[in-house]
Amino acid sequence: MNDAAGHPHLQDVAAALGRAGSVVVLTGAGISAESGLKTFRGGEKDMDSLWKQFDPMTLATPEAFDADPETVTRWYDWRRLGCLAAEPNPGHTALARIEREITARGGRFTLLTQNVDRLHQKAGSRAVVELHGSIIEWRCVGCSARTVPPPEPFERFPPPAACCAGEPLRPDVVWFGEMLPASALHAAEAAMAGCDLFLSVGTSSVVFPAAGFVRLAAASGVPTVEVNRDPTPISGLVRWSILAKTGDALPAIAAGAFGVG
Ligand code: BV8
Repeated sequence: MNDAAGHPHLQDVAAALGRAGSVVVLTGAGISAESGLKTFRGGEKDMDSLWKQFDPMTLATPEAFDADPETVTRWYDWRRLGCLAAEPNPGHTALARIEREITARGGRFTLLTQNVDRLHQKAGSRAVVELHGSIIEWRCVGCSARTVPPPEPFERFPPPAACCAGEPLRPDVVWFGEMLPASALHAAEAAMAGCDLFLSVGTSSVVFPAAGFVRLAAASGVPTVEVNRDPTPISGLVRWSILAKTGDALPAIAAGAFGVG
């Protein structure tokens, strides 16, 4: 049994999950860390987290892309290839199991992810809402037609668009200062209505509007859980804060709620 299994709140969370009827989970880069993908902010000890190596304001904004499309494209293509090569880890597969168990008994389950790596889908999660888009799909700047580039490096930078002459492709992600997809926001709002258990998993909880959902749940009296390696601004807000790796804690919570899978 992994070391998270002995966490004091783990049994309470497993019991809450076992009786929940409508569960919403928000995930961030931390759940993909054990698949080898870098996080953005990490902890102070993570010298290799992305935003310690790169300045997001020069890479994850539309202005950065307009100013230097080649550098931004190279950076996102580098991350895209890493995501394609990555495999889901036990944290991803535990969330897919939790979804199956809850829907099999007639409950509702929604996975809101800030991640763009599509590892939840690779692990078998079905009700996934991509709040920040996907790095696997790219879209034409001219007409927004989407395409899935082949799993090899772009031959030239920025890549030629699939359709509109002279317009480059861009990653189909949400950059800082860009609105989240209306369809994603609507799906998230629908999931939050009637939610009776909210889990925040592997996220630093500092990017909005994604970080607002847990605060909305807590303010509505919905039981809230955080599973994260390091403390965050919501650790003192949630009902149960479990400081552990998701690859350890989530399988233990699933086993406690539904038996050993
Ligand atoms: C918006 C692109 C409306 C995709 C990202 C000024 C102008 C405009 C907006 C703002 C502004 N000031 C503030 C805002 C709002 C802004 C915002 O929230 N800024 C923050 C920084 C203050 N939000 C926006 O701009 C959003 N749009 O508001 O539109 C609007 C429009 C115009 C004008 C005004 C308003 C857009 C937000 C999305 C931005 N895009 N990235 C990509 O490149 O991937 S953000 C980036 O951060 C990623 O998307 C990522 O998903 C997101 C959150 O990060 P996390 O996933 O939480 O990852 P992080 O590394 O931070 O944390 C990982 C955690 O895991 C850590 O705590 C670590 O301890 C833990 N961990 C590590 N290993 C493990 C682990 N836990 C468990 N187990 C482990 N093994």
